Amino acid sequence: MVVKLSPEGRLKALSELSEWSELEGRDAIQRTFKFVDFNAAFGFMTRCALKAGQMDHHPEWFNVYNRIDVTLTTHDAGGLSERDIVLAKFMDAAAG
Ligand code: H2B
Repeated sequence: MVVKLSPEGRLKALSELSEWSELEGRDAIQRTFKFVDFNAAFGFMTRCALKAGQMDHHPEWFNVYNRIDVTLTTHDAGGLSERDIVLAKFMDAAAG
């Protein structure tokens, strides 16, 4: 079972994710990624999709051309869990 982050764990995790913001009205985090073009954006999405598949943990995302709006939350836990933090850090690294 996946559990929500504790208040302390959540604070620490968010302090390490400076590009991400908390979503209003939901226990979730959000970041917008921008790339030079659609190819670069889709390459990023492909790498993240492979990671998401391995983790069995999937982002909510929306893509238009070179922009990707990502929301991370853990549906099974009803809020942010360690899995979201791992995926957010992977995405940050994959974006370069
Ligand atoms: N992704 C996210 N973001 N949250 C979940 O709770 C979740 C998931 N649960 N991917 C997984 C799939 C679950 O539905 C399957 C059955 O393992």
